[in-house]
Amino acid sequence: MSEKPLLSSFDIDGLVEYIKSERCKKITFMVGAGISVSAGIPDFRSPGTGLYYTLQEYNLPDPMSIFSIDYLKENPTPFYSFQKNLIPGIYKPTPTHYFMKLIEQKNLLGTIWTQNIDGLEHLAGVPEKKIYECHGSFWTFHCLKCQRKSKLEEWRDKINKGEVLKCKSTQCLGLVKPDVVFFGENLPKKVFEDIQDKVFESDLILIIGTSLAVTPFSGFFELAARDTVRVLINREAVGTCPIRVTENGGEKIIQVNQNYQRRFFFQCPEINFRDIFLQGDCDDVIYQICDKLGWRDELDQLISQ
Ligand code: CNA
Repeated sequence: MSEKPLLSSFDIDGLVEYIKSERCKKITFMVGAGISVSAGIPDFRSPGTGLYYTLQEYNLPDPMSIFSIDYLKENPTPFYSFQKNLIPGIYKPTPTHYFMKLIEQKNLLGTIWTQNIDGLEHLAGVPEKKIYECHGSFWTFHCLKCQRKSKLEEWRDKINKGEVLKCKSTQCLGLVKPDVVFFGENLPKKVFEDIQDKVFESDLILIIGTSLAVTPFSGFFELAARDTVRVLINREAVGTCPIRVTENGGEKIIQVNQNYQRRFFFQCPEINFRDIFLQGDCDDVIYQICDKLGWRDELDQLISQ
């Protein structure tokens, strides 16, 4: 299954050359909690610092319960005292968020699929129509009983005090929940609107700061067309294709697990034709990319605004 390489090299220089070329007209982002870590918001799964390791004070049956709809109904206090740590307005976007804005200014932005619920893409100035918040957000709320919709500002004071939010209609008094997607809830319909076409028509997909552990998001990059370059910028390698290498009379035989054919191949140079892994903190990698593209001043300008 060896295919013609889409890049002159599978590293930062190959990426920069590709971005500068005529072939790269639409850049799509698929991002996760790692891009907001430098803003001061811990991710979920990083050992020691991730939210899952720091929720002891809430005595949860397991850390994932904080985002479980069943657990919320049974014991709402932990989530409502915790949510003040995540609502938009506390944290500032990071250089990686401003890089997405820069790409939009360059007329190169396709879609941003974000798993984050911190709203930092909006605060960096990316137009709303370009942002698909796969796990919802704190911008809007609704009552679990009467479904009345409301906005963050209506609740901000109570959230900051850690209060359990109750519907303002005295006949209802149902729990009011942010439109963040909990385990056991469906993703917003918008996420899937033309997703196949939008991913397919991307020339470059940048997957940044995610463990690719949550479905269905973890499979979105696999929808890419064969002539789409895919770049993972992360502290660790994720989403890779398991392969088996055997020797046959001195010849190396690589067998790709058929169930994982569309995953990243950057760990397998013999068959990789379009995947790059840039390991490290995403802001550092983004600065390096911008330096090489000659875009550093523009990025710094956006950050300092
Ligand atoms: P995750 O499972 O915690 O994975 C984060 C990934 O990012 C890991 O692979 C880390 O190695 C990597 N990482 C951490 N810091 C950096 C950095 N500075 N540079 C590069 N890579 C880094 O988080 P996912 O987003 O993959 O998991 C999906 C969950 C996390 C979604 O449901 C989110 O709603 C949820 N979440 C969101 C936020 C937020 O909105 N900021 C915070 C915490 C969790």
